[in-house]
Amino acid sequence: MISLASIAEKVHAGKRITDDEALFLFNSRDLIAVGELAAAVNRRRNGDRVFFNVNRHINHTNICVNRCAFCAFSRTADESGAYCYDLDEIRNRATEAHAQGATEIHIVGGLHPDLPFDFYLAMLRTVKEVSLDLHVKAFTAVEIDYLAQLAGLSLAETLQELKGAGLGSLPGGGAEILGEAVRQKLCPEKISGERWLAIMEEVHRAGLKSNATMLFGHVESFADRIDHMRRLRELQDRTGGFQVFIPLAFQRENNPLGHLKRPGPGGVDALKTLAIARIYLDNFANIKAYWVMLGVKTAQVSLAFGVNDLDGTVVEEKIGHDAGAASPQTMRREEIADLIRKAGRVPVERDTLYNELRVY
Ligand code: V47
Ligand code: SF4
Repeated sequence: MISLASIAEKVHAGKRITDDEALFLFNSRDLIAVGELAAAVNRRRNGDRVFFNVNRHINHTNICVNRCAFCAFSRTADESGAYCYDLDEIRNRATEAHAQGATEIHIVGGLHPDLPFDFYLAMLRTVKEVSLDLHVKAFTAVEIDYLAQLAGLSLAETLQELKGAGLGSLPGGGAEILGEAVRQKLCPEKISGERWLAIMEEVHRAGLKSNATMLFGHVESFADRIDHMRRLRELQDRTGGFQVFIPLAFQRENNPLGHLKRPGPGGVDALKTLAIARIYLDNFANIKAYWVMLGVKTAQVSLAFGVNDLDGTVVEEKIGHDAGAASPQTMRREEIADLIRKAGRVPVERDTLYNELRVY
């Protein structure tokens, strides 16, 4: 018989929990017990230290050939609000970020119908010309699949080209919910969950690290979340290439999926999901609370629920804010460090690859 005590015993012994045990935790009403268990796992791994980084997001275009049901960001080329930055606009943002002490530029955007593959290479080179010290974390697995088609190259060749132009690692977007039934409801035009995983495997084989996300709090069940995490855990067993797991709380405004019956996950569900991720994903070093989607206060509280990473300064965020995120556009590094300190923990600035840069 599964119980909280039997799961806790296993977890304290350093053993992996099963899908049924994860489901038991999702169904538990004892949020604090689940959180304490996750916090114990995190303490064993990371002590009191909580990571954040100084970064800047650049969403180079919102023009996209897909129409994901949860997305408030994408536009067709002739729709009002559609935009596409040129290389000067990319350079200006990277220059400003570098001057403000950023170590990472995070670039993702829509699947633009007309931009050539060379534009993406030029975008990477443009950031590296600003400073070789800027790590470029760019392009979801969905974009990589699209770029390979544009380039007419294999995945391995595409990744080599991008690496040569300055790509440092990949963000974790586009994973949504990997299971096919839910994925069909969310984003039927997007690559399948199988393909997302296959691309990440190729990315890791190419010597690049990546992140992994999960969009939660919409039409999916707890079983779908567990299935998603199981697929990630299995791939991580094979490659070890994922750096961090990032559950993204669904924002409901300005997109077809969001309406009053689908209000997003709420605080209890968000905290529980982060905690269960920490317990279940025993081969992931880090669990990130992306404050943009969670809200700053929930992200801070999640530090008592197994989370050890608060993402970064972000600066200019469109995907969550177009969908109604109530969080600020940016947080200064001192603000993030202060949030961490007030949670009784030690703020550590990291680089994109989780090397420690400075203890605050
Ligand atoms: O894949 C889109 C999500 C993702 C909504 O790797 C939405 O460090 C909530 O992946 N409500 C892109 N989420 C962002 C992303 C990310 C963000 C921060 C850090 C990292 C990292 C990755 O945003 C998409 C999708 O899952 N998204 N619309 C929405 N309405
Ligand atoms: Fe396009 Fe990405 Fe939005 Fe889907 S989530 S519509 S692929 S920008």
